[in-house]
Amino acid sequence: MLGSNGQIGTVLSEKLVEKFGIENVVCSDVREPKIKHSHYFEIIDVLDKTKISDIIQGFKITQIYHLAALLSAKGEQNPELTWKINMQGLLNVLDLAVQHKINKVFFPSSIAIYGPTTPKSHTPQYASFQPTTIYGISKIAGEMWCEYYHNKFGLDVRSIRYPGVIGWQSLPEGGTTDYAVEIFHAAIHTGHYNCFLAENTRLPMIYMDDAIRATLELMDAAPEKIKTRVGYNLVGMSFTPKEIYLSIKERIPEFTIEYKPDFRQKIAESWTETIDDSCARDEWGWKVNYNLSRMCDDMLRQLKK
Ligand code: AKB
Repeated sequence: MLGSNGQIGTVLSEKLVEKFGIENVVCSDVREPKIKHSHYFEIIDVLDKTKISDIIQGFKITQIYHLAALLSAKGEQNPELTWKINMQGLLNVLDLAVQHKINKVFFPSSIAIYGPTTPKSHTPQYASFQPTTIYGISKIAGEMWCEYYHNKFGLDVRSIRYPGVIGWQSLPEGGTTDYAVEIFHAAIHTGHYNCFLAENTRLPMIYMDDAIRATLELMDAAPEKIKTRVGYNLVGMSFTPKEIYLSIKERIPEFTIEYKPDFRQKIAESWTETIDDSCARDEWGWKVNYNLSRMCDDMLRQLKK
């Protein structure tokens, strides 16, 4: 796995170790993990194609989960670097995957591919996608590259358009949907949250358990079921900052919030509110488990531990 220190990588690497055994998973990131674990770990910069190639050969890698990327908010601070890491990193992976006959590649796409021309509610699998962030542009281009490698070289590459992911196990960094994780930590630690999005900004979100299960189910699905080689639309839930605040407040009555929208508001407004994921449901049987209320119960229970 590339990018195993990130919000999703931290949890997905645990699950892959559980599934395949500790001796069969190589985690990697550009820096040492902040929290030490016993998984096999390598420092890999995704721009270092030779190192990736050496690791593939040295460990006889058969599947690649390519999670390394700069996200929507952080990406805007350095568009050129974001493009380089997100695009060249993916191209290195796709090229090496063909060269080394890798069985399967996973590429995470995002709701950041949606833009002002995309239908805002029940966003279909295929629509007008003109993202406004460099992260979104890199993800839509990445999806097209994945489809291209599948069509041209038969590479089995699979992808999900993750909504904002919310989990207690790890903290997100540099995203626009990060508020929905931070709010739980604030509720428990200080009892107050300054939210960087406006109260009625509705965005698609998903609980980490569902996001990880979706990833593993997609990767386990028989190849003939996978008819979509761009990212799959995926529904978890949709809510506004006010709705998640009220849901937490029901459980922690003294919790307070202030809304102080910053530059991320504009990014959030360019995305859509709800998604149609019938393609994922029909092709590989996706089904969501967590709604807002169930997620709040679990997040608070886990974080209080
Ligand atoms: C972000 O906010 O940039 C990410 C994403 C939606 O891909 N969480």
